[in-house]
Amino acid sequence: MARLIVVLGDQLTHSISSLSQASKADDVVLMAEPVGEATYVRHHKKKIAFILSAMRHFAQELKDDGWTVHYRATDERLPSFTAAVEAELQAGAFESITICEAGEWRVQEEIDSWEQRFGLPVTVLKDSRFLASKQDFAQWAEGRKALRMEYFYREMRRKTGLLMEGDKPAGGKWNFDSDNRKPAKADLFMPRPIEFTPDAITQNVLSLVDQHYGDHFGSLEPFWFAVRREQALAALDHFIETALPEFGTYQDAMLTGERFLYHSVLSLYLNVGLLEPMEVCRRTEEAYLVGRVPINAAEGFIRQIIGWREYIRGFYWLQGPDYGSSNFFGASRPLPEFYWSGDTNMVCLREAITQTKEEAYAHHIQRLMVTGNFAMLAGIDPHAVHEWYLAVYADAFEWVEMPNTLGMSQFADGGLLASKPYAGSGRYIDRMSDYCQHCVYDPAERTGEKACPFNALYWDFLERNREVLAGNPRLGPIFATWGRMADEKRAAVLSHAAALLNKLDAL
Ligand code: FAD
Ligand code: DLZ
Ligand code: SF4
Repeated sequence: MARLIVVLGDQLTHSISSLSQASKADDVVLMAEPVGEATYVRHHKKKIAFILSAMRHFAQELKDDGWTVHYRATDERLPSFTAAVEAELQAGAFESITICEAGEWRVQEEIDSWEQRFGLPVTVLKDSRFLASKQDFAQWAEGRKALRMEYFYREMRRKTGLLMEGDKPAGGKWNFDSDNRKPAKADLFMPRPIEFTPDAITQNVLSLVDQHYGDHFGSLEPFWFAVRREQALAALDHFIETALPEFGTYQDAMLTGERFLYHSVLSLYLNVGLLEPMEVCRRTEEAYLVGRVPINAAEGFIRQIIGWREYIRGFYWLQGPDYGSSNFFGASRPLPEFYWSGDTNMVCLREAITQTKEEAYAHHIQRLMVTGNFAMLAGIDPHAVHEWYLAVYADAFEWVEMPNTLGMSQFADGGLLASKPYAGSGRYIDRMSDYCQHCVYDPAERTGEKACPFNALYWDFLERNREVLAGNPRLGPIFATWGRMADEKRAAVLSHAAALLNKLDAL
């Protein structure tokens, strides 16, 4: 009897463990487009189109390679993965179910119910696409007072041998961030990610998404993402050639109208499995070894992948399913309406949100220091913030989105992931971007109609949460600066912040 091999929408890798252990001749692969996966948060239209198109291309590749694939599409209106498996078991006889572990607690819990529900053995295999398994990470974390990415990253460098010269880091340092993080200038030769023309499969998916999910957030077109592995590899080569050399230098920069700067726009391909992390890092290392990219770029980029990406994944599984309800500051304001419309006078937020609507993409520093920073300063309910990030970005899967949002950007876990809140005033945004030059607000002012809202909200956030933050050694100097301000000045800042919080939607 055949085994049912279930492949999920973020498992589009030909060497995925579930397929590696299956038999082309005997087993049946099930892929499904349950309505619930597109609506449990109302995902961006472009994100749904990307995942469905990549899934359909992958299914076609499997069929061309001789696999039997049963593909249960959106038209069947199946509510969940469980309903898709049930329909399959009703249509045919199977001896067991095999699946690679899911990327999130919600889906893994669903899978864990199948054995009892269907009365069949269910084999859940490890996801070997990650360098550190859940167990490896838990072992690394055990007994440590604080989990800090930098130490985990060094272990990953040693484990993979990436940018290693014997047991020493290439270039003599583990981390070249001190050479990075410069503001960028408009440049005629600014790279752009490679764009792909939608083929017939993608065109079909675009109509389907418009028909079924037309009222979701975001623009469906233009659609230019890679949807096949071959295209994702071309996107990787294009990035290495055109943008990687400046990646480190301008990693934290923001520029009006420049949506991608020197970023790779590869996270979505990595996260669904069209690219594997090690192949991306090996190609980066090769470019460094032949002298095409400097060490600060190669090291900085590799650190994002074998450091941050792996660390965040390990952290997600270590924390458990309750991590999602973290709310250290007890924040409860609703998300301002302009997070969905982009309709705000604050240029930094307008730029980040407008491009999010149009591209289902914003780069890291926009997510962290613009949309995330503002939400934390304004005391927005972190769960609403998490659902927004999960819905709006094409690369958003809970294992990576949730720790980045709740831990790194909202400090909602009270410092399990970050050693201090990533809070910044208008002055930080002014230093790292040209947004403020086009804004009705002034980043140098704290109070008054023209004052940048980030400024008063920044001090108000610290004052509001003094009890839980004042003991943080990294915030000591900031509280000291606030303490040195004249009483009337502090009162004026707090009263301005209260007025702003009363009219967030109108800013
Ligand atoms: P690049 O700047 O080119 O970086 C290279 C690669 O490094 C990325 O493709 C990504 O795979 C990896 N990477 C970089 N930073 C991180 C990080 N902090 N965590 C994990 N991987 C990282 N990333 C996601 O993949 N999915 C998400 O849902 C997601 N949500 C985020 C939410 C918030 C609030 C914040 C602050 C960050 C989030 N990130 C998320 C991390 C990061 O912003 C994106 O990985 C990055 O912007 C993707 O664009 P890129 O491919 O151009 O990245
Ligand atoms: C996010 C998403 C969407 C929109 N649609 C599907 C789908 O139709 N089929 C599928 O298998 N996966 C989809 N996904 C990804 C899942 O929601 C989920 O995030 C991953 O399978 C990880 O557990
Ligand atoms: Fe953003 Fe303030 Fe600068 Fe305007 S002035 S762009 S609101 S940081």
